[in-house]
Amino acid sequence: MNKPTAKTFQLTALALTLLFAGCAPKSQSDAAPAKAQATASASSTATTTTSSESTITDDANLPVIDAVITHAPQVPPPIDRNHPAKVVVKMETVEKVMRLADGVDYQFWTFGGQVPGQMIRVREGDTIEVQLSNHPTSKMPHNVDFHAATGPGGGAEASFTAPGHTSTFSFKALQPGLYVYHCAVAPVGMHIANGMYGLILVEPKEGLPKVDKEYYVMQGDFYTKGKYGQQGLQPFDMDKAIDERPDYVVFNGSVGSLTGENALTAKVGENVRLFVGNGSPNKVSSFHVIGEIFDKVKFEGGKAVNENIQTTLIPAGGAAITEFKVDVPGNYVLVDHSIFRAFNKGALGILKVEGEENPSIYSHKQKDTVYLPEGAPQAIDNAKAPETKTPTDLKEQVAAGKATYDANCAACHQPDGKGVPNAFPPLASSDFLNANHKRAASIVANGLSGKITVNGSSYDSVMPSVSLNDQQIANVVTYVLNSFGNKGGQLTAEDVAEAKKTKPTP
Ligand code: HEC
Ligand SMILES: [Cu+2]
Repeated sequence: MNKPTAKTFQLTALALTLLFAGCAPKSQSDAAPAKAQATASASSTATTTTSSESTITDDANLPVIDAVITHAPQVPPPIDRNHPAKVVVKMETVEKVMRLADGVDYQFWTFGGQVPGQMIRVREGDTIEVQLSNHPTSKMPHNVDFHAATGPGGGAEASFTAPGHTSTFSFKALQPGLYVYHCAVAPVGMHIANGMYGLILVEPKEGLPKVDKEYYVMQGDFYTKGKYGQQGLQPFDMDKAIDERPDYVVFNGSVGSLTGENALTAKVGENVRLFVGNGSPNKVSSFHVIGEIFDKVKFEGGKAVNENIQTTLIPAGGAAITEFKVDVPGNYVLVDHSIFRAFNKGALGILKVEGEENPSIYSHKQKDTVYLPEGAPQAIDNAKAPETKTPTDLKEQVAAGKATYDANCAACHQPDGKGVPNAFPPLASSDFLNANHKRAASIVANGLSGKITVNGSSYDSVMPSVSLNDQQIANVVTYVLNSFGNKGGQLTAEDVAEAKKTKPTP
């Protein structure tokens, strides 16, 4: 559908050129390929055209520009031209050993010395001159197939380059979109599996809407003789590749390329655009950002925009542009939602968002309450509590109480007695506890519910009764009173027997 449209445009453009050829100043035809010249010629023709689109359509007269290309996750700057140009893209293929995961090295074949290859950004209608150099240390010939090119092999044949050579060819970016490029030298699968892919963005003439952050992420799968994580230099495994059983599925060429210090970043309120490619020789990607919804997805890198997308499918050899506004701070996890790949094979990255919380959009945990449905046991079984005999002194009693505490109380009040905010009140330095030791014994024996205030914070929850005998309760309360910064104290079994007759009241 698009092709005739592009052709029609070309014809129209050609007709325009012919139409205006007579009016064009002579000096323009011998224009040197320089930016300044381009600006001059663009303004000199401005009077003869009614559209903002310049009439520079004659390829020989196109201004020549060196492409700004970037390593992932960086993205080249947006195009600010309103006319086509001849964009020179210098690419180099390099074979080199690099880190695939911690302690795992791999002999990568690359564009530009990294995986993925550098991102290229051009404008619809530009002529791309590709100068592909194959480093003299390479053992293999390489080439490049641009999915953005129209012509046999996407340039593969034209760019076939032996080690120590440079090939030049050009193509016209007829149709806007986000496209994959990759090496296509036989065995093609092996060149791709070794990391030979990248993205080229062909911006539509009108450009892309401005956003605050743009990033370049490309998924790939890798096949190694050793299993995931097996240390050392891992050779490529052709059998696994043919069986489509990758050991690694990663973003940007290695496990951890987008985590920790390498995490992507944004601030609350910013619009983020991800240019996501899938260079994998085999696996399609179910690309998802945990905790976000894509406001817009140009699925498959094309023109159509879908909105409100949770997960977008990116075919092998395909791409997608996703956009979303980040509303609340936190770590958002980029994954292939074929989820074992994320947590067991490396397809995991982080977008770290900083800024103000917004509880109306996301509250974080507000409450943790005890769930005691009808018929559930209302008391905690003390099966795990150690046998008790009457302790002879305070030290022995505290030791016995500690064992009871660890087995019966620590799960909620925590081993250090500090509790859990909004859920379990602290026993450490608890004003509520220290105010009334016998009430504490009664709480353990009878349970407690209703609103209480401990050290200035209120709790409105349920503590089930803990079925301990009087001596055990005396021990555990004595332990607590003599630990965690509390003020000391001691209870006997007789004290507990007396205390538990009174239900505790806040
Ligand atoms: C299932 C969780 C749970 C367990 C187990 C538990 N408690 Fe509690 N405890 C609570 C909750 C919840 C409250 C507050 C109840 C409320 O809001 O009315 C509480 C309140 C208390 C209080 C009064 C408030 C304070 O911080 O001083 C004491 C004393 C206490 N527990 C001691 C114990 C002891 C001793 C044990 C072990 C024998 C124990 N609890 C086991 C959940 C638990
Ligand atoms: Cu290659």
